[in-house]
Amino acid sequence: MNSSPSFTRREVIKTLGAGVALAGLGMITTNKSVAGPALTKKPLQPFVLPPLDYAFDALEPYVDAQTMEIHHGKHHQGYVNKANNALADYPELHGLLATQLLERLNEIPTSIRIAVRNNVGGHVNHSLFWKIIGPNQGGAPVGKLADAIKSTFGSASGFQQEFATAANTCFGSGWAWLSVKGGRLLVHSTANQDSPFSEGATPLLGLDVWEHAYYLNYQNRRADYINAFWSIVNWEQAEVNFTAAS
Ligand code: MN3
Repeated sequence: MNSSPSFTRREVIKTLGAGVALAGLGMITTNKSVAGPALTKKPLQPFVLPPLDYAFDALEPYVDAQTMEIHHGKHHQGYVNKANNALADYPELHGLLATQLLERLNEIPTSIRIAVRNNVGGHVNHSLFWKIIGPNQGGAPVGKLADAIKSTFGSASGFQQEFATAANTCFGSGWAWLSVKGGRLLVHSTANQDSPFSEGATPLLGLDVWEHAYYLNYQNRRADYINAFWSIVNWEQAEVNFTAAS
């Protein structure tokens, strides 16, 4: 649309139709005024649960259907809902991408910073996770990422060992990551729903090691779940993420 940045909220609503404007701008719960330019951008919030590209049972026997259904429909939806609730009264933040909120965590008002860290973090982490796993995947890294993994970790199996150690030794709930930071590949872990974006890193692939991700099928056997990850990891998507991050 070509609305001038100087349009008031009322004018934008009149132009778009109130329903579209209110839903699109995520302003249903607030009456605060908003700086002009944010109104004319493609609406970035409220956040929505991204659909899975595959059926809940598509990852069996590696991840069971019930785990997928609860993990996506309850856990991830819960992060989305809580993120939107936290941000509802802060329309000045509605023009930012979820990843930008995490990159600029220190600038988030203290009253909602922890909620943003946990719930926008949870939303971003899981959105990446559903893409980086899939049916009929696994195998070896591809493309330029394969070259970078070899030069950084010696071999694909060297990388897998380092990643599995990060996932296994992540105490409590958290994530293991392969990220790019400062132009270099990095294996690391984060606690809770903390995001690599908040540490100046761009995640390429990640593994959720919260118990909710594996407990129904694997109980306490986290190592077996980590091993199963190599049968569902989508290396094509990891390569796409690497290209985008480079
Ligand atoms: Mn999870």
